[in-house]
Amino acid sequence: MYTVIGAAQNRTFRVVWMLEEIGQPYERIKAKQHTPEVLKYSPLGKLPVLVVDGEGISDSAAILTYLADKHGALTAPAGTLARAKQDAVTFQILDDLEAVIWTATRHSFLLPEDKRVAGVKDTAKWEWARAITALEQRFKGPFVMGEEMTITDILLTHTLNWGFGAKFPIESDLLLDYGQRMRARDAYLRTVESEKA
Ligand SMILES: N[C@@H](CCC(=O)N[C@@H](CS)C(=O)NCC(=O)O)C(=O)O
Repeated sequence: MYTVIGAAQNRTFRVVWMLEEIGQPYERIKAKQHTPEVLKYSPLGKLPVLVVDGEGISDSAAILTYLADKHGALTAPAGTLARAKQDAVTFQILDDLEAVIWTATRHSFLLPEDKRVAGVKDTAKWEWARAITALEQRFKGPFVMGEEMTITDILLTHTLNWGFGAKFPIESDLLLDYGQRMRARDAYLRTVESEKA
């Protein structure tokens, strides 16, 4: 039984979706960032955290990679060329989409007001749009890496959802259609229910 420490409406969704996809049992502990429950397992205090045998693993991409490798699911095997290509797309999503929207989010309402820089959001939207085009060119279909779903799809779908919610441009019928298909998956829908609970 895994323990997921996190909260609704953030990157915890990725971990719960992964566990639902691979059919592993888990319990959820709802906690806010930087509270003692989180700091006990991760000195960063950020969410999500996965607790395994009393040890905390932080960072959603690291957690997904751990679960995928451990259960031999939703990933090309470690040490293969296919895995290197999968990881490359994962890092592109993290660098060029997630980091950009995360910066814009922080400058919109998370940073102290005197640290926010007006105009960051516009630049971020421009960078995001370029990254969407680059990613579309790499997209193989029906999943991002081809015939098989991988953890890269969980990261991409969640990041596209984030972009959609923040009104970042997704001018790609291919990616919009893909997002719809991913959100119709049973495991995704179970995750949405888990968030509501
Ligand atoms: N790269 C990390 C980012 C974790 C992160 O920043 N999580 C947010 C919630 S989604 C958080 O805890 N923010 C509080 C903070 O940055 O101190 C991951 O993917 O898990």
